[in-house]
Amino acid sequence: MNFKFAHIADCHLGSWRLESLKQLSLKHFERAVNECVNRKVDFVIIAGDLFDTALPSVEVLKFAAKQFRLLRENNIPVFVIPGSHDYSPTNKTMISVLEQAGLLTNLAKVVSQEGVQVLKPFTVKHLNVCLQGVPGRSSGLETEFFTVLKPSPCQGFKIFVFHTSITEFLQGKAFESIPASMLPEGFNYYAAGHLHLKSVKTVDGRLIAYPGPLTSTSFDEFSSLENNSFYIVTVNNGTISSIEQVVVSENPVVSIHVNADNLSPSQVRNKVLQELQVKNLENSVVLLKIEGVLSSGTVSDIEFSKIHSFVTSKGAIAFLKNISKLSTKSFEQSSFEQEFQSVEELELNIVKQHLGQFKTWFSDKELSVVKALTTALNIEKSDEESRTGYEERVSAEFENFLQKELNLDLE
Ligand SMILES: [Mn+2]
Repeated sequence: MNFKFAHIADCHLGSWRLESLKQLSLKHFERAVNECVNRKVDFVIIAGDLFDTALPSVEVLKFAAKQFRLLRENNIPVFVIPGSHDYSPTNKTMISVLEQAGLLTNLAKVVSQEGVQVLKPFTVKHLNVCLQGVPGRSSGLETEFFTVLKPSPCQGFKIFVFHTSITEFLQGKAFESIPASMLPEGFNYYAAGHLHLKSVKTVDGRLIAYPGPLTSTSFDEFSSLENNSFYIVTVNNGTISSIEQVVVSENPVVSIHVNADNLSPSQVRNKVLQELQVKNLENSVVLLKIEGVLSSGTVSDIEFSKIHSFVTSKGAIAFLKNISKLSTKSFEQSSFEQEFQSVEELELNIVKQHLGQFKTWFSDKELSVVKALTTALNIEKSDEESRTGYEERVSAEFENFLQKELNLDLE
């Protein structure tokens, strides 16, 4: 029997606060759905992180419902597992709403069989195919999860869907992961999600495929992924004949990398503008990375809003900057030879090293002020507390600090 299916992962619908990038996540999904319809795939798999949060906005949900309806009207069944982003331990996820509406099937279901928890197998009408899946977890529980859950015996072309990092794909990165050997044996295709990278390889006899995110969700992903895509897998007589990458991203990514060593903020700005001048920025996502130590002034003196206006005027849809390795002469990065017992001890040493670099009217007691301020702002929200209650508590602590430490009268 011959058939083909789409393997999509990490759509992150509604990610980014920036409207243009949020729209990009929707556009990519729309293109993927159109490809599935035009190419007449027999079914679609979404290996987790369909949405960016368990409870997406009405706008995002409406958009998704429309896309899933289009698939249903074309008789293309959709199988989804919740990922770490859209997973909710109490199943309060919009995926369950879409499932109730008959728009998709949540694959990650467990049934009790003679006292043993096993995965529920799913089939697709007229096709000799069997799907089973496990949901993604936020973190920590994965190992336990894969030890406890057992797959069900099933017939035909077998697909296992999961949303977890596999150690053999990490290339040495220190992410939480499980080795491929922990995945159940005997499936023909392991449809993976979670790792935002593209890779297909056979490890320990298992053909594991990560299609990468359908939309880039960070500066680093924009710069490291050549494009965003998903896979269309063709099966002929029970064996895979091709795994094709289908690209959904269209906006060019323009990267600028500037070294700021010994330059003033305005010199840096001019250098950036000069480099941008000669580039075609139409519909692009502009990535700006600045590293080094400024000779004078502060980082904000670069006036990024001017660069932002410039790229917008040249038609860019988004401007993202990475200045984590940029500092100034007056406030250089610290480094320590010694090791510290606690975060607090490390913080205290960093504070001590930087004392007196700014002129303040409380210079005589700078250390005690910084310590008190850190404590005042280091309040964590408790589970029972509402957001407003939490904010009120933080601002009360802060006012208390201003009054006690700086003798400020707030009335
Ligand atoms: Mn993801």
